[in-house]
Amino acid sequence: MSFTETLQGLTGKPLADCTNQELYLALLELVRQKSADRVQPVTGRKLYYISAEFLIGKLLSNNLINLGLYDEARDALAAAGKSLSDIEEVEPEPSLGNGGLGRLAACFLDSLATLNLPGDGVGLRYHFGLFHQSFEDGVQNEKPDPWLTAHSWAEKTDITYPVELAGKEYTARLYKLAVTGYEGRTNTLNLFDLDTIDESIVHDGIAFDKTAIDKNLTLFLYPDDSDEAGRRLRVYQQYLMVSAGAQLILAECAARGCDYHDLADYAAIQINDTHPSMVIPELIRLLGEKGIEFEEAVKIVTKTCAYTNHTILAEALEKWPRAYLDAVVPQLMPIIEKLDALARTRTKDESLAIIDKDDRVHMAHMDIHFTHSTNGVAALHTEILKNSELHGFYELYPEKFNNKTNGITFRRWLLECDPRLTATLEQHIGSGFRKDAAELEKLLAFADDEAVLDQLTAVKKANKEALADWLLRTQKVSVNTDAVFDIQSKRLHEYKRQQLNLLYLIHQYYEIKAGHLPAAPLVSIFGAKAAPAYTIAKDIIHALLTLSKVIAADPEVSQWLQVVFVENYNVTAAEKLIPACDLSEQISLASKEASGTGNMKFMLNGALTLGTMDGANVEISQQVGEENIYIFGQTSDQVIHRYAVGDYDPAQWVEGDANIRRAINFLTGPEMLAAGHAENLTRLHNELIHKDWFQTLPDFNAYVVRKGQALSDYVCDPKGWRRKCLVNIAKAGMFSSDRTIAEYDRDIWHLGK
Ligand code: CR1
Repeated sequence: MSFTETLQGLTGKPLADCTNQELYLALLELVRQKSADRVQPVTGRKLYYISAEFLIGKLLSNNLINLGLYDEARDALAAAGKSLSDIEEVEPEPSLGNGGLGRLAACFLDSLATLNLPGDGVGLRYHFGLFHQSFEDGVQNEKPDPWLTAHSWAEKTDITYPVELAGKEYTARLYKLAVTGYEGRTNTLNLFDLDTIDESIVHDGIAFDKTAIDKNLTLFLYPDDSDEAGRRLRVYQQYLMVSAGAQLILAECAARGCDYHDLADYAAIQINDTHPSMVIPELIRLLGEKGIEFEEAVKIVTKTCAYTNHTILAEALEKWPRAYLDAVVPQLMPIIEKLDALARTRTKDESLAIIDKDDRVHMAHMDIHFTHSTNGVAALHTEILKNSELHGFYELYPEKFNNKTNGITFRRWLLECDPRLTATLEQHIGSGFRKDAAELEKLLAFADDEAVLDQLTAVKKANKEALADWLLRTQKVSVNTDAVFDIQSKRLHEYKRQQLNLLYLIHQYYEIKAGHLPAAPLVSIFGAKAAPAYTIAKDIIHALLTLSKVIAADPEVSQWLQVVFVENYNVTAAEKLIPACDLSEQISLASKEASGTGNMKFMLNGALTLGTMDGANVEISQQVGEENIYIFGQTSDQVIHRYAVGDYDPAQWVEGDANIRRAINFLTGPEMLAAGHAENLTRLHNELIHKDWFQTLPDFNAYVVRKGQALSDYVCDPKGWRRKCLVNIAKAGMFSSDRTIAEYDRDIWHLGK
């Protein structure tokens, strides 16, 4: 049967007569059937990757590519006058994640299936995801982001588990979403939900009654935790996820012949950051119900579980007040107390305890004591964990610590998002890189081949045109595609320093006004959501939106400079932005960005990095060589030292540097106040002058100089620029998540064995 006939069989009428919605549903069904064919029996150890986030993005194209159906589907539809990319627009994007941590989980699932490894995800089926972002009057607004339609990738099952929350029994229902691998097997993403959720309780944006647990539990990812009810709700969510997850794991292993004593031979559990940490006491509790004594259960769980740390920011290392756990999960507290007592027999160091003197339960501490592996997500990050943040633990358990530098799946972040570049690469180096990313290095042979460099220039230009079309259609802005496209897209956080970029843009505004024209016109594009309760982050968004208006209204400046803030940045938007980028902004305060994964995506798509020596930027720089990356700013050692001494005073930098002073004062100057809100602008101004916790000002001048150098290279030496881009693409192989997953399997999981 031809592809057209198969699809027609599903729609029941000629393709040309179908709506895009009908075609979407037919393709969804087809993918379902084909992925079911690739489910394989599990032998030996199987991985369960437990995570509060799975930022999977739209799935149609991804699945078609992985199943080898993409070209056929596109051509069959085109023959009927239909376009696959139009059909794709029908698909809602699930916003089941916040940023890199969630997208990493999705890339890992893709690589597991691609490498034919048995590995499933375990998470929650949030109805409205994180939130949908819009800008109104220069301010971020949040709304629900629904994605569950009558026909969705996540299929309801009859499997349910009882979960006790605050002494009341709830029923967790399992939904299964097929995860296809590229020419590989099909695995599963298991998502839990309650049948009683009531979407209608959400009002005024994303507000809802935080106490009605049966109705609200899985409405949103990361519900507002600025009050106690919100923080407790997060504990409720986490326990639903781990209790249902642990029951699923035990049931699956038992069905394969496990007698629970040998659980570690059947399951490997990866705890993705601290949100799923309660799986440790929960498994011990459940094993207890099966008749296994505490001491043995602790050994089994330690052998089965491993923990990944994704950040050194204190705010993200969860410490739950004991009172919350007493109220929400009283069945776990006796176990956590015993674990605390056991940990105290191993060390006298109070700072390594699970329950501290203020009666707070340190989730990461429980993870490190009672799993067999703790890993960081980039070389520098792991060194910082070992030498400073978790130094005491490293001394206690040196054998547990290891590094697994993050990666990205090239199926989505090259084949799917940049078909033009993919085709050009295939023309010169064949298609081996689709399965073996290291083959990208073959491209180095063409580093001085002018024809190839010209082709890369043409690809970038076409991608910039495509982005310009998309921006016009979806954001109602038009951009100059001859300008340098400079992009900073990631979560909005002060440590990532979107405010440093803001100060640069203000600096350029003044320079252009003074007749000091830049080497090239610049389109500076931002994409970022701010946590709803994170006031300064929202102020930074407001300042950028206001500056964008001020510049657009000034013809003298606007021919050289444009600021675009993309609404509702998500995976779909990232897939449009990344292939069109010239300069990738990775400007976090050194030591604070555990890894970054956007940095890898931009590099792979032939953008050059402007960045600090932080996270995986360090490894990118080692891969490409310092002449192919724009590095600036303080080193992590300098930053850590400055924090330790504790004498950083931004006011001194403001006083001592006229450019810094000028840029900061512009925030509350007449132009900005006329276009924006005094409250937000003043608060940000004060924050920078009096606090600047992430040391923006000491890096300001170095950033201005380095960015100026990049722009001038772009204009004065276009061939040299493109050669650097080529080297970046060629050296991106090590950042494939296939490499990362192979390392996790080799060192931690040993799957299928
Ligand atoms: C880190 O900030 C890293 C991802 C994935 C994030 C980022 O640098 O690339 O994890 N951590 O490892 C995070 O979101 C809550 O912590």
